Amino acid sequence: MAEYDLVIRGGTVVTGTDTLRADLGIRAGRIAAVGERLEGAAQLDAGGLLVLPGGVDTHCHIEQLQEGGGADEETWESGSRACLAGGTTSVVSFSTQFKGAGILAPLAEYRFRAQQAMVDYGFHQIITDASDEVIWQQIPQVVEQGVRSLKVFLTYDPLHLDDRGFLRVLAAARRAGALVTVHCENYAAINWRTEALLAAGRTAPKYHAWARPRMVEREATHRAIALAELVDQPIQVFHVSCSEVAEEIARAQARGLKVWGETCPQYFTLTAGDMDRPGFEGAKFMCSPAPRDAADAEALWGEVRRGTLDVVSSDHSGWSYAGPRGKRVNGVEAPFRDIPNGVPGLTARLPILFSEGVGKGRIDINTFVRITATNPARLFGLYPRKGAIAPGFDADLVLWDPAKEMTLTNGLMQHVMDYTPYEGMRVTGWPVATLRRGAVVMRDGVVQAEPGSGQYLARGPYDMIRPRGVLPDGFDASVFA
Ligand code: DUC
Ligand code: ZN
Ligand code: ZN
Repeated sequence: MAEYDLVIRGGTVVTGTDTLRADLGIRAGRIAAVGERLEGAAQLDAGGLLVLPGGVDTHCHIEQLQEGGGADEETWESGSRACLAGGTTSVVSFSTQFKGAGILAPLAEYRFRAQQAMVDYGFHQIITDASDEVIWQQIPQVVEQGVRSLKVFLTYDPLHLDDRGFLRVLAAARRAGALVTVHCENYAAINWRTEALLAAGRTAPKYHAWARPRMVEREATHRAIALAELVDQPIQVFHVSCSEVAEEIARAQARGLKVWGETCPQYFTLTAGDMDRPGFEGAKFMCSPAPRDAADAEALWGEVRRGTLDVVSSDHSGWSYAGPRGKRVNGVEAPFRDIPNGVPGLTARLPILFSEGVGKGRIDINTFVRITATNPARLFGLYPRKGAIAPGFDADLVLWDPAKEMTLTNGLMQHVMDYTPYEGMRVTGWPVATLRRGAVVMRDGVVQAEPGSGQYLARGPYDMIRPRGVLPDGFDASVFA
């Protein structure tokens, strides 16, 4: 009997630290060997290709429940197809909370819906209402179910938490041993500017960016870090759009705080100018924080090289353009305030980062692997199962053609959305096959997985997110409030 079920032969294996010519031996869905001249029951020729760890996307909204019933248009089945087409094999999506309600029933519903997934998946728990019941009873229960990260919005109606609510979530996370991820923008400042812009008749999509300039993001990031330090609770700042915000994070990191920063492909590629396209087209590029300008995008690459921003996720948002819940839900004259925020990006994430990052010499290939797979897996407790190529890891792999030139189109994205903000963008480098736990689930753009074949990733305790044990006056307020 052959020693391995499958051998991937002749490729260039890339990890977060190394690049080497090697065969991979896969047994029972896991990597069993990295070596030379391995023999298996089946072979896959990777000559001329890179062999990368499957992408890990730790910020994507898939089939998220909507207040008043129903869910995002992107379903677990369509979202998984998009992931696999783009080389992503694991995601952490969201279970949300509606104000006045608890978090246990929505999580049960998400877990039920996600049984259609074809990628492996976990959840962050969004907290929008820091009631006693949720804080003291329910958060420990969702963490017990393997949801080891909580998500807080410091802006958005009706999602946002005020500082007291945020502190209570930080404290609850500290008690339960969970990470907190934070959407950092100043709620009152955005509302004040929005009110003024609308009063001045400035309602078009481009004013979305005017309503939320960089200082509202910087202020909220600074505040989130200070409150996290007060509680001694590790946080990740989501979707950093510019270097002023990254500088807040860098200062915290330099002081030894457990603060991590994430950004997304849209902040490297889109600008506020895209929201000024003719008619209502600009709505296709609206996300929050708002895309800034080309110099900001270039500066973000520097923050990635320095390691201030060490995870790049999609923040894939399940709003179409013309669909029933899409950007045009309130009509094409809708003021920017009433247009759903977010852009799709599950499939485009790796090709854009490879092409713009590695292809244009801004980052090396190992950094590409770290920001798209290894670092998110480590930070969110999926390591040492996901995010690397080494014996014992799941055989989640992408065979990547570094020379393949493609023009991005919505059809290539394979999501359910009716548009991509990257339509017409030229990229070099493309996934030609995706393997999930040793099985080929995408080949030449054809996804061949079964709905329901994804596995739930229950996340247990891990060291990286343990509080530092440094508290003002040595007093742990989280025990009491
Ligand atoms: N911003 C978010 O915070 N979430 C989803 C979409 C967006 O633009
Ligand atoms: Zn957000
Ligand atoms: Zn988001």
